[in-house]
Amino acid sequence: MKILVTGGAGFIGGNFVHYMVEKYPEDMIVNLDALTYAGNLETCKSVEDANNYKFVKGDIANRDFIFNLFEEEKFDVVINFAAESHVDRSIEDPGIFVQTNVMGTTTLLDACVKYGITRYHQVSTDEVYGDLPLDRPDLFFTEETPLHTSSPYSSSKASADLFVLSYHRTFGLPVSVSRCSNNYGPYHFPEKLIPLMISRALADGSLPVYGNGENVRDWLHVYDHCVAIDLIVRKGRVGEVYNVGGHNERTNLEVVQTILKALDKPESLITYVQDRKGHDMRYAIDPEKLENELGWVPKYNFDTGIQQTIQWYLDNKDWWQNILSGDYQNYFETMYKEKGRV
Ligand code: NAD
Ligand code: TDX
Repeated sequence: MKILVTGGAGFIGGNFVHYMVEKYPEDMIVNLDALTYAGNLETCKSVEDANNYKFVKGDIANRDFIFNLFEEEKFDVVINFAAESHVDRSIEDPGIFVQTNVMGTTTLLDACVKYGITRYHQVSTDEVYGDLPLDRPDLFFTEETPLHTSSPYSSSKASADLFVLSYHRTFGLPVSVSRCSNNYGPYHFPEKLIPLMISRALADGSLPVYGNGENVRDWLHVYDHCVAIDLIVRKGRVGEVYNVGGHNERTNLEVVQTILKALDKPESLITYVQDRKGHDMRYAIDPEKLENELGWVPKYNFDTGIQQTIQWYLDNKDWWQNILSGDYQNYFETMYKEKGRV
C-alpha cells in the first residue's frame, strides 16, 4: 500500500511516521509537510533513509500541487494530520486556521474523489465537542456529543470534520475520523503546555499557568494515539467517528507540579498569568466505541508516560534547543536542497 501521511514533520504525524515505517516495511509511507514553524524534519531523521519512506515538501491547500501529486503517486490511503494546531495562535490569527484546516482538508478530499483511494482518515480532536463543567465528573464526550466549539482552532477542526463526513454521504468516499484528547510524548513542539514547562523549568524560567490552573485536560501518550489511528484505518468502519482517550484527567496545575517534582525544581517557578480567551474548562473522552469495536487498549497511563516523556526531553536537548534557537528551520535546506534531494 502507498500511504500519504500529511503533517508528518509535526508532533503526532512525526511519531506516526516512525511507527508506520517500522511496523509496515512492505508499505510505502509518503510524508507531505509544508514545514511551517511547527514542522521539523529532524523529527524524521531516523527514518530518512528507509526504503519505504519518502518526504515531499508542500502545502495541502495548494490545489494544483496536490492534484499533481495524487496523479503521480496514486495513493491507496490518505491520513491527514496536517493542521495549524495551537489554540493560542488561532486566537491571534484565525485566517491561517481556515486556510489550512478547512481549505487544506477539502483540497485533499477533492483529490481523493478524483483519483480514488481506499481510505481517507481525518485526525481530529476532542476540542470539537467544546468543554465540560468541572463539577460534573460523570460527563464524558461520546461520538454522539454535539459539536460545540470554543476557539477558532476548534471551529476550523469541526468544520473540517463535517466536510469529511459529507464527502462520505455525498460522494461515497470511504472516510473515517478520530477525535483524540491531548497528546504528550517525544517531539512535542515546545509551545504546548508540557514541553514548554519542561524546557522553561530546566532553564529556571517562570512557568506561565493560565488563570488558576484548574482547567482539566485528558492526556494520552502519542504512541497510543498512533496505534488507535492505525487500527481505525485498517479495521474501523467507513463513515464513522471514533473517540480516542485513556481516562487520564489532570488539572494543568497537577501537570506542572509533576514536571517540577521530576526535575527537582521549586514550585516558586509557577507564575499565574492572564487566562486564555474562551478557555475550555475540561475535556474528557469516553473511548468505549474504540475499545469495544476495535479492541484498542492504551499502553501508557499518565504517571508512567509523563516520566518517560520528561526523560526524553532530558536525553534529547538538541532537538528542542534547536527549535528554541530557530536552527531547525535550516535543516531542510541542508539535508534536502543542498543534497539535491528535491
Ligand atoms: P503540529 O502543529 O505539531 O504539526 C502540524 C504539522 O502540519 C507540522 O509539521 C506543519 O508543518 C504541518 N502543516 C501545517 N500546515 C500545513 C499545510 N498547509 N500543508 C502541509 N503541512 C502543513 O500538530 P500536532 O500536535 O502534531 O497535531 C497533528 C494533528 O492532530 C492536527 O490535525 C491536530 O488538530 C490533531 N490533534 C492534536 C492533538 C494534540 O494534543 N497535539 C490532539 C488531538 C488532535
Ligand atoms: O503556557 C501555557 N500555560 C497554560 O496554562 C500553555 C501553552 C497552556 N496552558 C494551558 C491551556 C490548556 O488548558 O494548558 C492546557 C493545555 O494547553 P495546550 O498545550 O495549548 O493544549 P490545548 O489548548 O489543550 O490543545 C491541545 O490539545 C488538543 C492541542 O494543542 C490541540 O492541537 C489538540 O487538538
